[in-house]
Amino acid sequence: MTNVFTELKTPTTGTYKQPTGLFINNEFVEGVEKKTFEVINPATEEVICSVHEATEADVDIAVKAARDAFEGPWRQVTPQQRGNLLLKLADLIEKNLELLASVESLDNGKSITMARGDVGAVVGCIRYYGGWADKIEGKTIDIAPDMFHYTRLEPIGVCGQIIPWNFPLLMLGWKIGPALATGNTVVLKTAEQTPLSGLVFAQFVKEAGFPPGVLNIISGFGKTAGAAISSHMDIDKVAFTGSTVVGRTIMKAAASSNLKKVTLELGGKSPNIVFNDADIEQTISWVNFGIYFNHGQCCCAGSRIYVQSGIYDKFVAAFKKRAEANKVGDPFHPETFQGPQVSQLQYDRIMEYIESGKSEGATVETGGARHGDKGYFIQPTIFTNVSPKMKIMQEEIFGPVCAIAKFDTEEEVLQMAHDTIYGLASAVHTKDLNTAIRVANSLRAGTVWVNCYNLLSHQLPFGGYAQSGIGRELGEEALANYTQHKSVAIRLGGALF
Ligand code: TXE
Repeated sequence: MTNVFTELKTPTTGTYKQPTGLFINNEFVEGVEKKTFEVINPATEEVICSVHEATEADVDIAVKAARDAFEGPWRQVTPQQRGNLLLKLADLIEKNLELLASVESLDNGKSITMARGDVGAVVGCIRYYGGWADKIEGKTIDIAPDMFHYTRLEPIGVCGQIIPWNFPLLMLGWKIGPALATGNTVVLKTAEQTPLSGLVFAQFVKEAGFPPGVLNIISGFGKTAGAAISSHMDIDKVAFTGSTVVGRTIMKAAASSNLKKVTLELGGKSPNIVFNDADIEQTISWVNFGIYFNHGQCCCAGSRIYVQSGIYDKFVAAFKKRAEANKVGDPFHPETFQGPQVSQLQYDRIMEYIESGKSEGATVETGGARHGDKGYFIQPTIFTNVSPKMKIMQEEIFGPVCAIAKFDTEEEVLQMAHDTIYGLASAVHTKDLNTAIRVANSLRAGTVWVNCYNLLSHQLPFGGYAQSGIGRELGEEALANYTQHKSVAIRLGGALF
């Protein structure tokens, strides 16, 4: 068992024991094929360590563990006990916040300040769903005097969950919270770029007292382990966060295997609308946060910025100054706002988008190049003089790159905002309450922020219109992703007809 742990070091916590095995049945194990893969520090481009890689055979083993737990011990746990286990897990995560945040920074490259915020949000999310566990209620329905009808909300069964690398722990929390609160068991695959924090988290699952097999966390690649999950005949539901293209593949695999239920949280190209009367200073800060938070690696990033003509020039000048002041660099420096992109591949994809913006004739107001000479750092970038059909206006860049366009009327900007295949998020900045509410009601997106951006709460549903996804995460709504209704009809004696 010794080679399923390794000793690592972070700048804020010193040395710690990093699990590297697959977490199945509450134990860390090697993969069946004994394969491993390297984990890269995106700030230095150096190898941090290697972790064990799950292949199809490991997915089978993890699914069997989850099925046995679902049919066995997990069924005997009362809803309140389930809630207590989640609360205990949240306490352990909170107690180990600094370690988890440091591992997250090391592996993902996000600034330590933001990583602490992520782990805090995980704690809140798991507590929130811990509170829901004993409030999953059916109905009695009065239909006829000689009958008794009621509904039960039952778990779906074994759930496969596939998460991305932009918020490794937060996505894990959003996924497992509602799934476990409602009595399901889980096989979760982390993203191949960022497996470390999920494995540290897994230790606390065991420590909290969850029965073996209830939550299994495996590291592996999309085309192998991810595909094995989405096409597995004994997984009842798959939940995915990632690219729209892979979302489609997962839905097809679900359809052509066992018609497992599917929820998807996919990409976006969210509009951020600024009216002439907006509080300019506040708006600049929120627009900056809207695009550059998490290095632009947010599905809801406000990447298309529409500014009304009366303040356009003033806005562009002030926003440029603000973007240039963002501190880019070492994720462990307390003042860093923007760290490196997660991988060489993501860095290359973003640089290609920057080049396409340039070659299609947009103006680079600031940025547009690499930052430094080591690590996957990109300068905060602003394009102006853009036209609606440019790639940088249509496709999700997923980096610190935005485009600003000018508009005159409300009607015009709504049309511009809706020129997209996506519908995840949006925002409007104005002091006029009527404009704010009218525009918020008109925008076709799962979230609208007014005079702010990127403020997510675990109590509020989050998800996409159009090609941004299917289903909602967070809030009471997420419980629906993990429950199914059973109707019970009881005849209270009497003749047959
Ligand atoms: O995503 P993938 P990538 C978007 C963003 C980004 C682009 C590509 O635009 O630039 O996607 O990123 C697993 N079957 N988002 O390539 O491939 C994979 O192992 C099953 C938006 O990293 O979608 C990982 O765990 N699973 C997004 C997860 O899917 C598969 C967050 C995400 O990887 C699979 C991330 C397959 N065939 C990227 N192929 C958001 N909505 O927040 C891959 N995976």
